[in-house]
Amino acid sequence: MSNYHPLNEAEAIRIAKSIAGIFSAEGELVCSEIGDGNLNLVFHVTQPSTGAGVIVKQALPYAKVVGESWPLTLDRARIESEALRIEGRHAPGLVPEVYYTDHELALTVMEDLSSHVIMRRGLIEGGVYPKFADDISEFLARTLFFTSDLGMNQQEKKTLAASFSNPELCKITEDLIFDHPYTDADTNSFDDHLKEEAALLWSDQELHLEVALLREKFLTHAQALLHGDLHTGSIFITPDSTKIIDPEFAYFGPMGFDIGAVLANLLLNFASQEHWSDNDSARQARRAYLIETVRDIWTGFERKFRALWDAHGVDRIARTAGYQDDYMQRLLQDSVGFAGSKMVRRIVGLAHVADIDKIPEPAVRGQAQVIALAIGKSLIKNNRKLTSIEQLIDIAESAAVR
Ligand code: SR1
Ligand code: MG
Repeated sequence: MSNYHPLNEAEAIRIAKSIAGIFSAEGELVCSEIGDGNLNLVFHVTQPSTGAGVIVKQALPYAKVVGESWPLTLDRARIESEALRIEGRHAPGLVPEVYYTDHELALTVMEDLSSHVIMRRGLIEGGVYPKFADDISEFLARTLFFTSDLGMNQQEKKTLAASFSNPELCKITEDLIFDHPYTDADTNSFDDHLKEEAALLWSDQELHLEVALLREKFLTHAQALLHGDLHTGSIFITPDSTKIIDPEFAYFGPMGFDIGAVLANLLLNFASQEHWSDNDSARQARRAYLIETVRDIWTGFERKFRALWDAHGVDRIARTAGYQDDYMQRLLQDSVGFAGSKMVRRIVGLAHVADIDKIPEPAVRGQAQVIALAIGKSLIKNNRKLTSIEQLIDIAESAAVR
């Protein structure tokens, strides 16, 4: 019989205490449950006398954002801890250290990152992160390259992919990103003024065709081990450090899904500047910073991914002239299409983003939503035509000046 039960704070302290080398033998430990995500319990255990701490994260057998009526596999805790270990090997320093896992209790004890802030909150508060583009492009290039058929043994990759079979979490994405926003689904949620915009999403056949093609890639294209939910709420940050957390949606899928997730969340914050900037010139400067970050992420990613390929490519036929260029172009197009899909779902689907939802004045919030939807739809519709990151930037900038 399973030993699983949701932990209380005293149990989280007991588990944290058993991790060697973190806490001093003297000195009390204190704990608070700080989980504000959609799915899990997160205990922060600290020792005030030494300042030491750990995070004890436990999966619940249901989606917290909806309640017990939405059961969800506990195996996602195993997937998350194994993904963190693989990501940590390929991109050292860019994920929290895993100290201990218990698959039966669906828990992972990991490095305390409380010196960092959740990037979504940091961006809302106007934070500037000069190292971010370099760090995230490094993370993306290395984790995606070294878990793909370009960078690892192709038979071992198939075995690894089987251990990352993650059907329930993938189904959440398949429904919430690639289906429900395009029909009148019960899970959708949007402000009243968006009714007409939503109805357009439900009937736009040109859009549906692109979404169907992107959905097909998500369902079938086991290109590399993805983080699977790489939004700015899955990133802890300071001006000089980036830590990517929460890979419970990890599976072998299309690389552009991770790249697009990062770009989408920067663009959602870009749209939200209707409110968060005090005046027009502050808004322009903030948007310019976000656009620069988007550009640096793609160019950094492309440069690093190509360099890894040239230096460590395992596949002879992949060195054929022209193949790398073709591959990179398809990666850009996938990233653009997935970025658009991620933006649309955050406006009309289940689970929105604070950047936009926390805008207090309905009219300003509405304007930000309209900008985000316009960018999202245009990225989806144009994804297969784009040949440069500058075209994505043009789409975002023109939506903001309408
Ligand atoms: C039911 S889970 C809703 C969303 O939260 C996660 O962070 C994923 O983005 C998922 O789609
Ligand atoms: Mg998460």
